[in-house]
Amino acid sequence: MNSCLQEIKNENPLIHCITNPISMTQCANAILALGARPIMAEHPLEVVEITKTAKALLLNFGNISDVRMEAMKKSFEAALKIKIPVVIDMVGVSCSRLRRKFAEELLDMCKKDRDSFVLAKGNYSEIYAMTNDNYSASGVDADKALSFDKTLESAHELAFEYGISVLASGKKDIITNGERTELISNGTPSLSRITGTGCMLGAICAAFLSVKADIDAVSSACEMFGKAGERADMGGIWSSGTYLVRLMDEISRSDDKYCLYLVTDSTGIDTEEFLYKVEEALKGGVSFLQIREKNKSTKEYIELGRKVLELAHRYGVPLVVDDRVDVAMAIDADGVHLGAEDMDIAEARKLLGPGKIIGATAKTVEKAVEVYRKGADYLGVGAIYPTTTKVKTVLTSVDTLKSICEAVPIPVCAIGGLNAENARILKGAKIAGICVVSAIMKASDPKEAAMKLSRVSKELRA
Ligand code: TZP
Ligand code: MG
Repeated sequence: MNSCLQEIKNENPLIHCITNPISMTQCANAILALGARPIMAEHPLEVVEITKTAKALLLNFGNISDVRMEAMKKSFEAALKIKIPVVIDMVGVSCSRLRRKFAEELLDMCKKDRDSFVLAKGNYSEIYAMTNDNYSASGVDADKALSFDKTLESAHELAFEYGISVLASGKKDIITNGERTELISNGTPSLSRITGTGCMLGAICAAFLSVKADIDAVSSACEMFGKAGERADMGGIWSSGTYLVRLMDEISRSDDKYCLYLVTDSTGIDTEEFLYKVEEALKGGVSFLQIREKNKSTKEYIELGRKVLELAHRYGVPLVVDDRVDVAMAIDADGVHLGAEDMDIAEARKLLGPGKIIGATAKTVEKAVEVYRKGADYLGVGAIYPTTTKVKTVLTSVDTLKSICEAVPIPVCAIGGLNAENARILKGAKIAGICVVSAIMKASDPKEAAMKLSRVSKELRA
């Protein structure tokens, strides 16, 4: 997890794409949905001028033509000179000698220029083809017989040979720079039922790299896209046309993850009523969940945590566990939320690994910067208003909240005594969302309460 989405939204980087007409609109819309700005331009006499104004370059070999090859070479040279990151989406190098030779020609240029960030992207067949001269596949889709191990080996070889980073996209995405390798396993078979989803991932990688040129940005892009695909899917019930529309919606909603953050509280109610309330809240638009139990035994915490996790994932919502790294690990939750008296963030990261979410509480700018540097993925900041929920806290002013939002690039959620009526005080703070306990858990209609709060949160962030 990292803060690319937030940075893209703040900076609206220009992404120059030289790409195929089959998926050009999809790529432009995916870039726009993230908050970046696409420019599709391929006339060889104008591309250098355009590349020079961009923050990243995407070259996609789909349906290649003479004009695009000429333009790609010129833009690539310019991008290497001004050191903006480049994604080379090697569509079809597994079935076309022309494209394979062209990929080699471009990648050879990287050998002289090792300090530019270049990502060679392809499906398993395309990556394998780049290091196995006699291999060829039919069509642009991936050869299902190719194993993960063989592709991994090819990806490493390619990264080493040219001094670049490589993304082999598939059921398990392989991201490597030769020294470090990340694997991302999000996604759904529905993504391969429509054309252009691989091209969209290339465009999304370019947008992420424009704000952070390293392989973590590529992992984040793959994770974000895979999860958007999963949320759009809901068990594969949609036909192709609807699926594409839903996918685009989910990409544009990717940074809505923290929009409405519910911290649960089971005090005074039985499990059945508790789970009913949580599910109603999810139906109403809660986008992020934290299970918070102060009086349960470890065994009870784990038992309830499993039930809430199952519910959360049914609605495509992440679940973090308050305080307890051990409980989070036992139930394989999406992460933890840690306060000042909980485990140190760096220690928790060691136990949980890079893929899990670690949220932290911060009440001052200094603390916010400190926990951000230690690797927190998001912050809970408050209490903004006095709270009736049992918690050891002090008030944080809206001015401090605003300063925290400016000081760190990670999402910030405001918490403490907030409800649909009083949350407007947060207007002007660059928050990612609002976080509540009682406004939902104590509401007579948690679904209705969540719907109202979700609307308010979206208005506040607009
Ligand atoms: N941290 C700061 S305030 C608070 C926590 C956990 C509780 C917020 O609860 P409510 O009911 O939304 O005021
Ligand atoms: Mg705590």
